[in-house]
Amino acid sequence: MNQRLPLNGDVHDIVLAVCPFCSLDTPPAGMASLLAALRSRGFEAVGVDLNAEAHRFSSPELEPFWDLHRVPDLVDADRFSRQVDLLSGILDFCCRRLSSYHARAFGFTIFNTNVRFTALVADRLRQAGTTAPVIFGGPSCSVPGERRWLDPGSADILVAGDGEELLPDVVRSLCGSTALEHPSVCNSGHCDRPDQLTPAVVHDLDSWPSPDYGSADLTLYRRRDPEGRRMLPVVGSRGCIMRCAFCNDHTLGGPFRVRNPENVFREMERHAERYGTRTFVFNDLVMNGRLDVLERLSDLIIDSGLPLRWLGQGIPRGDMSDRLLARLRRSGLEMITFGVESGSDAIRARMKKTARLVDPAHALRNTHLAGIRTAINLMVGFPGETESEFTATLDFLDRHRDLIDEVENVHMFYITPMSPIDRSPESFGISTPGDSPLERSTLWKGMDGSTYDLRRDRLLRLVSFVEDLGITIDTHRMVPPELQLT
Ligand code: B12
Repeated sequence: MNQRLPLNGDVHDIVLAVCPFCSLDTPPAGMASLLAALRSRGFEAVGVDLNAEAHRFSSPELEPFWDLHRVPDLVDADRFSRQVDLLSGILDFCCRRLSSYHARAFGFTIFNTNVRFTALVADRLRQAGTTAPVIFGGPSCSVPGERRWLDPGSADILVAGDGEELLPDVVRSLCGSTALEHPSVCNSGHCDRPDQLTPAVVHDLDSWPSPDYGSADLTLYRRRDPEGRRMLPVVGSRGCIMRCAFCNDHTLGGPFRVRNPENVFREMERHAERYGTRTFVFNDLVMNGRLDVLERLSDLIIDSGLPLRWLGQGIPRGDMSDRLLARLRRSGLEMITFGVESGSDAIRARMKKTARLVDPAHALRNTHLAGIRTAINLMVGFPGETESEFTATLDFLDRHRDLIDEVENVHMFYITPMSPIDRSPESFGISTPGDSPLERSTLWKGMDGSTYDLRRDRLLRLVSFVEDLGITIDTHRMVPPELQLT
């Protein structure tokens, strides 16, 4: 880990990087989209997935950081500061790796799980004498609370929201003498009003080239098909048609937009040819937001005769016809993960899941009968959940056990920043004691008596109920970070 890294000869307009700790499932789609956008505008850009590269130096002590198991230690300031010594080897590696580039600028993708570590990397780069400006973008830049985790000056420029249009403009502005003034961009010295950044939205997704995974080393990623081939992500849409009370994607991520299915198919075809990929993971918040687009994509795959497979998450819609589901199956759709969340109609109504659209029992039955595997996500302890509403989830699982192949995610409800509940906790009957984001999100109290311990108890009961029913639980994903608080 201490060997010197060779200096890359070329000068790059920008080096994009994703620092530890994030998922290792598939290469980061955001960075690949930005590389494609920058290169299409003539910039010399390169992407380095330090998260995946650093994982080669993992040890039993460090491994849990790459799973969900140490999320609280990454997001909470005090807990994170206690980890810094343990992470010093990885920090050295990241800095030496980046210093090996002649870069005019560095751009980092920041998530809540890597924001604090990325700030350390940027500081260390400067201490090592790097003068190239540092740009931060990615989901945490859209969340005012998470932007405030950064010390002033951690980054020279912050960009909130979709980066395709803005990042080329920012890089261009760095060559001139005037900073780019834009409601989604915060230039150094002007970051005193971080609450006022408006996340940028790319409205026409088809006006940008498909993500460029370039020479990404796919062996660094974990998700593989049964033949051992690495899977690649595809993003067919952004935003969501739902407005769930617990989610922040609709408050921060812009309206629901779809790509032309022809473009999506061409991207899959290209990746199949270049990387030998056969299975694609759709990263869309909902892959079935537009059923006509979904059907067109399945027709294109069927007509091509390519033996592709795909999977993703969707709304448990009651209006997916047998015809559509049969076509989806024929085109290689292997599995849909439905955001069921609760077996109680009343709770789903309080979550603001549109009853007109959402019909989990119907969606599970029809999907299963079409031969598509079904997975579900579940959440316990939603504000106001009574014991009988919790039991309704157990009953739902019992009644539909033969239609559910997998419980993919199960966690106790926590408050997502900038979600409707975060913005107005009292209207959901809850109070949020404590100052730290972790306490606020996880240790909230319900006016009906809901406590962390009660929710934790329900979570454990739910997990053992699922296990007793013999439904598969993805144990890698399911250990909830909240349990690390105890
Ligand atoms: C797919 C996905 C996953 C996959 C990851 C697959 C993978 N290989 O990365 C899985 C299921 C594993 C996953 C896990 C988790 N995820 Co996730 N996930 C997503 C999801 C749905 C899509 C990501 C994606 O591909 N987006 C499409 C690309 C094109 O968008 P993008 O990455 O945001 O990039 C754009 C902009 O952000 C910007 N940008 C990005 N980088 C940069 C850099 C610069 C310099 C600039 C200028 C701009 C810029 O430009 C890009 C192009 O427009 C998002 C939700 C969403 N709407 O994005 C959540 C999301 C990223 N996940 C989130 C979270 C919290 C998690 C978990 C921590 C969940 C949990 N509690 O357990 C875990 C993390 C696990 C881990 N160890 O890290 C949060 C992050 C919140 C935050 N504030 O950081 C999101 C935003 C969901 C949400 N709204 O809360 N996730």
